[in-house]
Amino acid sequence: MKDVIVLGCDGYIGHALTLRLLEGGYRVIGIDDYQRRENVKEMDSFSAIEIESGEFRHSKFKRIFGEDNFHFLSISISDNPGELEYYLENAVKNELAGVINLAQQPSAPFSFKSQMHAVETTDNNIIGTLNVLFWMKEHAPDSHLIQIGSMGEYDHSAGTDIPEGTFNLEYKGRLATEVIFPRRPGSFYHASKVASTYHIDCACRWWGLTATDIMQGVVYGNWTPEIEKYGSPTRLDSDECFGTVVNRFTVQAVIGVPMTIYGEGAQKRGYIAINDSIQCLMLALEYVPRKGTYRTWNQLDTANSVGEIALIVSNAATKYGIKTAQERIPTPRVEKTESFHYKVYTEKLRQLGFEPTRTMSEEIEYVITKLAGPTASELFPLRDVVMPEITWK
Ligand code: USQ
Repeated sequence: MKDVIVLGCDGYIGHALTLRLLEGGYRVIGIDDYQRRENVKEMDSFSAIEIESGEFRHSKFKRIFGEDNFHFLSISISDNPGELEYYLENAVKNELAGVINLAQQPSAPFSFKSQMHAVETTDNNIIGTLNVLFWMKEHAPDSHLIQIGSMGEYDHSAGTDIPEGTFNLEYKGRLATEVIFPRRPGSFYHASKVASTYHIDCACRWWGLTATDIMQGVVYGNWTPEIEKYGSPTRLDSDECFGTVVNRFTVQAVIGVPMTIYGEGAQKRGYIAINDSIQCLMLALEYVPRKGTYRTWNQLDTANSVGEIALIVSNAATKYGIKTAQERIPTPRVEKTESFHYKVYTEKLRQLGFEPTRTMSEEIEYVITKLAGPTASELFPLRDVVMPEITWK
């Protein structure tokens, strides 16, 4: 049996990933400070799909998968490096297959809520990752860090193709290979991811650590086989900060408010269903790069404009007798919302065997079946958190 540390095991991806790991026979050491639950409350919002409490989830894991196969500590990885070190020293027992860092504040709008929110995001994401790197240097130099970075580290609308993290740079007739492709983050949140990209790359070069830093697109949906099997859904947020666009539009359709298209709605992003995001994380865990390597790839399935997403949600909703509407509002962000060139390379995952399992329509339909029906009215308070109030400027 192998151990895996999941930092942020109670979050949107973390919960679904933990279930997959336990089901796959890994012993999981989970860490989470419940920041996501608190931050969504701060938005006066709640998960549209009801989730179990942290305590309930963890005792369920122990009951199903064995008392010693799941261990949990509630701690902030940025604030308490000493406690983290002390806990992990006792918790890790077997070969450590990987350290998966999802303990991040993941919302771009949340990082613009105030100066304090920008600072907290920066502190949590950058210092948290640094603490993990230092812990690995001392205690797990031969293990593998898997970090969720973001496609938003790049300038989506710069007009060039987007390679997988690095490229060959020719300047004044000379060639430099495997150079980190220029970053131009779209928010303070995304800037924190850029900083971690460089810190992780440094830790690999200076200390010989091994890492996979994943440039992930927008994740959506709620289905995984383990969530279904164990009746333990992951969260599904729809407020302006923690609801990503596909999930927001799906909830908006179900609660009967127009879908909030920002600007012209032609802005493209990469998207991936949660089950496929987890498939990719498992591939990262299974196919470890050579020791001392900083590996990066782009993790997405499709590239869609926001307008296309509204159409896919609308078509899916129609099948369930739900009529949708759209509302165009000026984008609260600083982003290009008119059409632009968007070509992202995603060969590395395909070479490792990645095959998408869920189309966006299937996933949206699945979520609609979970939300629509007689209890949909319980979601009506979410109508109050639909409109964006936080602006970049
Ligand atoms: N958008 C709308 N209407 C809405 C919400 C969003 O038109 O009601 C638009 C945004 O303006 C943006 C696009 O949809 O152009 C995507 O926005 P999003 O909120 O779904 O995603 P984003 O802020 O980009 O961040 C999300 C995750 C983040 C991850 C990132 C990947 O929250 O953790 O890093 O997706 S990426 O977008 O590729 O940078």
